[in-house]
Amino acid sequence: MITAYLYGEPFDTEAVVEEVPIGDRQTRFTVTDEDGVRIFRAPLAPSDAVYGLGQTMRGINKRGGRYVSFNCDDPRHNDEMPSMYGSHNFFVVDGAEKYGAFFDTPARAVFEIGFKGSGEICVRCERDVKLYIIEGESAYAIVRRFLRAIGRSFVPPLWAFGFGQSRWGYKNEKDIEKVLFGYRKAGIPLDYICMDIDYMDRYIDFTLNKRRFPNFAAFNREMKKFGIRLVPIVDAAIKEEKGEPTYEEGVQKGYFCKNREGGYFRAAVWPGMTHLPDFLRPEVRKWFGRKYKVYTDCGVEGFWNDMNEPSIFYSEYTKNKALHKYILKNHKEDPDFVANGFFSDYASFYHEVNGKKINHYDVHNVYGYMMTRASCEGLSALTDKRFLLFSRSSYIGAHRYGGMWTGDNTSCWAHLRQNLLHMPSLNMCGFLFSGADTGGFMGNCDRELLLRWLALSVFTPLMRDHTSKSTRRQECYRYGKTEDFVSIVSLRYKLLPYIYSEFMKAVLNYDMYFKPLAFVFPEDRRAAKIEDQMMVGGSMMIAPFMEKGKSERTVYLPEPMTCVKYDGNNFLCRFFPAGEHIIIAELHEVVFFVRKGKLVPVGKGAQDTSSLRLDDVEFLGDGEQYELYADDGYTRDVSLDRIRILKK
Ligand code: MIG
Repeated sequence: MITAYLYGEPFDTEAVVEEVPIGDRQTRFTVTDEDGVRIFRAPLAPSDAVYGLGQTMRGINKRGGRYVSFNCDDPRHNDEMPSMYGSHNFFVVDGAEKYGAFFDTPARAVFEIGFKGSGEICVRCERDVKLYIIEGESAYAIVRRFLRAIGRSFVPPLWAFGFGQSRWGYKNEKDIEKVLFGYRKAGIPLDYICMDIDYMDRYIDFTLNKRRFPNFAAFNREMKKFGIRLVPIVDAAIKEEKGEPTYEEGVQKGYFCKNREGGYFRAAVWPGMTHLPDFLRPEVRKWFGRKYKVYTDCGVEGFWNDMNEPSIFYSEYTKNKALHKYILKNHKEDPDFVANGFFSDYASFYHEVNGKKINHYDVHNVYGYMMTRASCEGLSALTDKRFLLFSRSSYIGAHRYGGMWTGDNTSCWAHLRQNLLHMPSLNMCGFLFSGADTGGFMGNCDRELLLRWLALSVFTPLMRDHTSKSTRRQECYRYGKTEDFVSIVSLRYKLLPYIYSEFMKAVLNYDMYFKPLAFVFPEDRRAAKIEDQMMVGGSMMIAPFMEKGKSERTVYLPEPMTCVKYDGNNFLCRFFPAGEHIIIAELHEVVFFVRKGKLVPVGKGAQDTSSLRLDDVEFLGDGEQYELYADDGYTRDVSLDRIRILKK
């Protein structure tokens, strides 16, 4: 059961697509008002767990933390970091009392979940909010009910489930060719290469640097012959530049956000001074989305959207302050920087929704969502196949229009672990097509960390190695003894019949692809507390290696399972009874488990998905049949009808 309660007149985020009845008396939370901030409180029993909140730091059980929904571009992803790039205000309380709550507000909201040992949940909403309460018999059932209400997830093409390589710093055709040949020569599979901001002409959206890419359409065609798709980045802000069509049109049509005086708001990002498209308006979305045509005309089938929190270095109003601080201090040591919107200046510009002027601060968290929506709707009109799209900033609802990645992490073991922790929480909020920068964005990834990280990414729908400028080159073929990388990445391709099928079934059944053990074995008190193992799809459990220098770890099996070790050639299967076990995996090996009575299909693998057969499979495990999802990999019409039952 799902019921909505209105507190004031909240902005309609369109996060929920189902007609939900409005209740008149909400009983889960007590509500008070302090200076216009609504405070919702609910007691927590000592043994209650709280799951959800999407892209937030810390564990799967969110207890003990404070989380702030206010999208921000701050790479300090440590446990104390209250906000990230997306805001996902849904959680589920799992204890004697069970219920889900979604605080649907595009403005800032603070979630204290048993914070500092308090025995309560306290949610502060700075603006009007629509509160959805979801009742159900288990945490898992409640999440599934919620997933149905927010609508079906975005589905990318099959090739987007392949492996992708990216780096901030690839500049021209030659840089990209090097990556292609590096991978093909080493025999490490690869499906796409991302193009970061340097492909553009002076960071102007919807342009190409003609010197670096003299004939982009021909180059793209050539790359496709080698089984590689190019995936360009698109940033949110538009450079202020006389004569540039996007800028001129936007100005003429009045499509950019306005400042306090009624002129266009000016903000500095990579291109210098920019204007921000008012993505909250349907006509602006339509206009922006159709701009992708310059690239789709060249045969591009995938994009990533960045800087759409929106990330702002400083505004016309904060410029002096920003420059002052920038020069006098290292901004990274200044806690005010970005995190608190100090230079970002989110209260100084305005949107226009249905003729009404709305301050950006009041709707901040849906900006990236509406950009993703613009891109998705544009691409849907421009092409007739499925396309890849993933975004940095998001809000619940954005999952229907694109995938997302978790932003600027670091090459450290803690962030490998955080990658695993993020996945089920994101799934609870609708984001099925997601992943992290494999190997870490900032910092220098060493060989061991990259291999272990890849061994986790094998299971995440989005599997992309990405890193920042001036870090160690992070392409797999640069780390020596490339057969270890061949082993891990090939496993991804052998598992694609499973990964793709389980992803599609999760989408079509409004289910999760990554589940905490607590959702599958709710009666097992030990399993319910485990956060370093995860259920992947309906047949599998993983137990990644996330500690430096360790090639063994303990794993807890709530039920008997088949332990599978892939060593680069063979799948070595052993039956494990329930209970605790020690598993060993060298750097080129991956261990996973197949549930009792279930099967995992494995195919022959490929260098890229164009030559991959989804239905030519063998089975691991002791089950009898498997529901395989196989299609051409790009048709828009995804449906449960495409499932085939295969017998062992
Ligand atoms: O301010 O485009 O998260 O993936 O490589 C940095 C350059 C801008 C941030 C993205 C990152 C990307 C980088 N971008």
